[in-house]
Amino acid sequence: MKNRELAKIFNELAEYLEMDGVRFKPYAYQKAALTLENLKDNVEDIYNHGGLKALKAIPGVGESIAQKIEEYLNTGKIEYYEEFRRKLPIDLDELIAVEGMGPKKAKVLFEKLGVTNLRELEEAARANRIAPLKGFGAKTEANILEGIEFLKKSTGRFLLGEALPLAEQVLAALRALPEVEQADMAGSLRRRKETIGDLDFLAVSSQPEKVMDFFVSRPEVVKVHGHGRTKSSVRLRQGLDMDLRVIPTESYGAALQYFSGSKEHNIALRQIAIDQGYKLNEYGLFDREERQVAGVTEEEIYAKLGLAWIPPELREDRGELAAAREGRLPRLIGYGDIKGDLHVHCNWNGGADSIEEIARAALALGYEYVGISDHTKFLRIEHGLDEEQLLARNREIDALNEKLHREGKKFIVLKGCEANIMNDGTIDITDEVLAQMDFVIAGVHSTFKMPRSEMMARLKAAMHNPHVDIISHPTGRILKRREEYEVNVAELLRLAHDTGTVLEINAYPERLDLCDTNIRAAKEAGVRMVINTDAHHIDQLRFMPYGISQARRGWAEKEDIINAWPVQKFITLLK
Ligand code: DGT
Ligand code: CA
Ligand code: CA
Repeated sequence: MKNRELAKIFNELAEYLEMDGVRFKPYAYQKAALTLENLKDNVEDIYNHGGLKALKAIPGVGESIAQKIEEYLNTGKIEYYEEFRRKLPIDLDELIAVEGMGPKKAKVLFEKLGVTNLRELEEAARANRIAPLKGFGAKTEANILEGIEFLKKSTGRFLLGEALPLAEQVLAALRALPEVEQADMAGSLRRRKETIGDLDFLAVSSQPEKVMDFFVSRPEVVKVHGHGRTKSSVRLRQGLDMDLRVIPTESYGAALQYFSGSKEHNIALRQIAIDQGYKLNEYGLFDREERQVAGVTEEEIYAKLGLAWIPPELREDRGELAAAREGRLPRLIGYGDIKGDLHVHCNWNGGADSIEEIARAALALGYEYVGISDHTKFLRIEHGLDEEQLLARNREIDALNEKLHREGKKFIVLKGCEANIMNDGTIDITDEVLAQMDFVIAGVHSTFKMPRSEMMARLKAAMHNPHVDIISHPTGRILKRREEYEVNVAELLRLAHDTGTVLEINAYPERLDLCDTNIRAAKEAGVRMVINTDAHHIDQLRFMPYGISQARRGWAEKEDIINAWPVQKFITLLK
């Protein structure tokens, strides 16, 4: 758990250094932070076993950063970081979470107005004290207020990508207890909603006290809201709450159904039960004589009501109950159906790993191919590649493919890029070089604030470009931070359909873009999609299930998702 604390400090250090205009160093700290966040082993264990030398063996960790890790593990702080904090005692994390606020702006606002946290930032903006400052202006001030409003709406909820790994650990620990006969996640987690309010767990046990004692004394628990025989509720260090209910076996299916939700689905299902003369609650399904007719499993409850079992991702009262009755539930894309990832950044640009490391990691995941899609030259901060660099990188990929072939691997690395869509819809790489790619992803990475008609003209031009195969993160939203840009989704889908352009379902936890409802609309419009991780680090290849879950919530089947197809079939589809 020290991994995360250190990653946070290194990220902040990068921000501080950036504020001071230091070059290169911020990137080194960001990279180390990313590595630590994704490290499977505990950095403390690594240090205890192998000392400073073992720390330096972690990719992206050099001498100076290794020493800082050592200092933190030994003293609980890093003096270099504390110095910055003394000079600039502000809640940097909180301030730069506001869209439009960067470290440099935060520094100016502290120096000129004494702003140290979000509340003071809001006060300053409301009092119009920010607009007169040099380099700010009324528009920036309005954007800051808008950003704060957006943050307020989304606080209290956690990204699926943050909540699920935590919940998986808790669930594994519960299931490992000898006193636990059965345990599951419920609530929005089980439905794999893009954000999660709290973690819900259910268990069956003949010794509930023991299970509850274990649950409330987990190491990450900082507060116990309630500690009972059938229900306990706690707050985790990460800031979110979790509940555990212990349920008798005969009601387990009914409780799992009830606590999985959604509330809307439950209300509609309860009405179906009433219409058929039953009563449904978290204890079971009961007939008019109050006899329990189902409840041990979810399946028998749905079956008794004349419905097929409904995958939790669909339980949002968006037509799934009628579909279950009429036997036309979608055959959802499965979590094991993806054959390759087409959106991976390598160390030629903002990524951390070499193409070969990425290829071997993808092979280990059981993929048949991986597509390298580096940023292109317009994106300077991400070290975007120009034409010459792209071609040189392609030669590296050719050589690697030959090597893998010689090793007898049935695996191919595809040559791609994630080019930038300029304001006028042109692509920042020449057609001649685009034509030499196996596939081209294009995305909006700049000038997000554009009137809708201009943004649509921009996207339209890009989709009509004969080289552009895929549009990445099509609406540009960043969960908890940035609204989508002005996009008319219905028109986007029509354009994608007419031009044969594939739309991305970006699995990166902050993005999940397209979102579930847009995925559903895309499917209905006959638009093909691709689920990509946008990994900048090989460990982020494991973000794939978050994208799959949203595809499932959007009713997508294998047929709708081109990277669930055999490689040859999808290559022929590309333009
Ligand atoms: P969250 O935690 O905000 O991400 O969303 P959920 O869906 O996990 O909601 P939560 O934790 O408040 O409750 C878990 C489940 O319990 C919910 O999905 C459905 C069920 N539930 C909660 N309150 C009600 C209710 O008032 N009526 C019905 N029918 N079901 C409820
Ligand atoms: Ca919940
Ligand atoms: Ca709950």
